Parts: sequence; C-alpha cells; structure tokens
Amino acid sequence: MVEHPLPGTEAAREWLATMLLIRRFEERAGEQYARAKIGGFLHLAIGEEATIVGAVRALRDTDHLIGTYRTHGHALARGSDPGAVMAELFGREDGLCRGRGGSMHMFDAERRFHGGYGIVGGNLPIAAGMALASDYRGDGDVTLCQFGDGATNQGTFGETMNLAALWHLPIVFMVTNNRFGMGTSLERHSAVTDLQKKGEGFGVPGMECDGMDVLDTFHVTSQALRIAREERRPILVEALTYRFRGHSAADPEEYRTREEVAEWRERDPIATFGARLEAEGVVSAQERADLDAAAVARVEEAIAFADASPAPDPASLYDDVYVLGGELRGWYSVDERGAGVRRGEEIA
Ligand SMILES: Cc1ncc(C[n+]2csc(CCOP(=O)(O)OP(=O)(O)O)c2C)c(N)n1
Repeated sequence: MVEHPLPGTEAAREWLATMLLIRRFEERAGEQYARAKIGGFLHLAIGEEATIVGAVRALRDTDHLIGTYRTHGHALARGSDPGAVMAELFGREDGLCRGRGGSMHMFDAERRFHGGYGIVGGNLPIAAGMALASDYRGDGDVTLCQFGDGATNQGTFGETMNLAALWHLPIVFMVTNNRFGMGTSLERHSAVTDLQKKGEGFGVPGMECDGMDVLDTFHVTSQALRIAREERRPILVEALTYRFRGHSAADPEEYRTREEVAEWRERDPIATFGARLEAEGVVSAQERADLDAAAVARVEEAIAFADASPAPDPASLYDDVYVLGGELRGWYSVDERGAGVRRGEEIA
C-alpha cells in the first residue's frame, strides 16, 4: 500500500477533527434514535469516515456533492452546522431542511450538498444533470456522486455512466463499497465484485482507493476530480470500506460474523490516522484527546440545540410543496379540498 505524505499540519488536524465529529455525532444520533427522539430510518456511516472526509476534502467549495441516505457525515464534512443536522434528525423547525427531510434527506444548497436520497441509485441521474448544468454554464465545477455497492446493480447506474461518458460530463462517481447492500454481501448481489470495473463497458474508467485511509481516499479522489475537470472524462472511484454498525438502526446483523466486524474495526480509520499524526509529531496524545473532547462537546451542543428547536407548525404543511390546489391539472398526493376522500384522484 502506498504511504502518502500528510497534508499540512492544519489540514491534518482539521481532517482528524472532522472524522471525530462525524463519529461522535453518529454515536449520539444512534442513542437518540433508541430513545425515540428520531423518527423514520437512521443509517449510520460509522467506519466510513475516511471515505467521507477524504473525498469531500478533495472538492473545491464550488464543486457539487450528492449522496444517498447515509449522509449525515457528508453534511458535516461539507460544513453544515451540527445543530441543524441534529435538528433535522429530530424533525425540528431549525433542521437543515426545516425538519422536512429527516435522516435520509439532508440537503444544504448553500454548501452545494444536494442530498440525501432514499431511492437506491436515484441520485445518479440527478448528479449527471448537475454535471451537465456545470458543463452548459462552463463554470469549471465538478460533481462528486457517492452511492453504495448495491446501487451499482440499478438500471440508473448503466444509464448514467453511458450519458456521462457520451457527453463528457465533469463528474466523478464514487462507489462506497462497504461490502453489503442491507443484509446481502457483495458476492451475493453483484456478478462483478471488482466494482471499479463496472463502468468500463460504458466508457467510464475506474480507480480504487483504500476507503479506510483518509489520505489515500483524498489522493485518488483528487486525481479523479482533476481528470473530470480538465480532461472531461468521468471516472468511477471505488472506495473499499466497511460499516461497523448495522444497515440501519434495526438490523440483527445475521449476515456477518462478529469476528469479521472485529477484524475491520482493527483498521478503524480514525484511530489509524490519529496514530500516524501522533507518530509524526503533528499532534500529541493530549491534543488527540482534546480534539475528541471538543467533538463530544460540539455534539452535546447540537443535541441541546435540536431539543430546544420547535416542531414545525402544522399550518406550514403545504409550504414548499410544488403544486397545490387548482393551479395545474394533475395527480396530487395532498389534496387541500379535504383529507382522505380524493387522495390520488385526478383533479380537473
Ligand atoms: C430502488 C430501491 N430499492 C430498494 C430499496 C431498499 N434499500 C434501502 S437501502 C438498500 C441497500 C443498498 O445498499 P448499498 O447501495 O450498498 O448502500 P449502503 O446501504 O451499503 O450504504 C436497499 C435495497 C431502496 N431504498 N430503493
């Protein structure tokens, strides 16, 4: 394995601090879910922090980022306020999406983080559209689209690869290969398990990075972004990683052994990066502990902020809904003429 040089001292500390923030945030989010403070689903990316931070730090501020439903860490790495991310999980008014999105639909347009999607593979065509917009405007921005190994089996994967290559879109696809699609292992869900190769037939070459190593992820993603930006060739990066927790909060994890999880935990991306920084004199043991304590404190603040935030006013239910009432002919899931009766009926 290649041992990459560290980034500058400040950057190295910031990467470690961000990975710690994500880890502590997600651990506490899991607890809040168990206490029923969070509704719906909760997918944690504990174990995948190096993939998230390494990839996100390779982006420019104006580049676009889009993920799927395991993206609390992406929002935090992109700079969204932890209080707003926690409040979003709590379904509160001060949440990142005013409590409308919840865990799976984080979104922060200001930071060019475009979600958060519940549909496996659903973000791929949207990402291609975003890259097409950048190309059309000639703004030099690249889109980074992250999705799971299971998503590579979706029809949208092939369709999007084809158009991205055909139209020379400035886009980098990153498959976060955590080895499972829910309870189905990679070997059982994909005929081709070397996922970086899955784009080749469509004209999208692949690259691989160690998703447990923030430096390798940063290095490879940076290379891919440069190729997409300067040479207009889309790339598929496969990040090899592992999720330490279940697929979502309710997962009996019968599809893998404790020993396997323990083996991967030995390669904990935060512990290994922290140890390297300490070995190279970038941080002392005390500073490592201080960074961790700061992350814990920041998450406590975020929980207090979310707790204090009110639930959205029921009268705001129709706010930000695209079409309502008789403006247009069409099908509606919400009909303001009266609940229950005409749901799904065509309005003349
Ligand atoms: C189109 C679609 N089919 C099925 C589901 C149910 N589902 C939710 S997560 C998931 C597994 C996806 O695994 P992967 O893409 O590897 O992402 P990971 O959960 O590992 O991050 C499935 C099948 C869904 N959300 N959307």
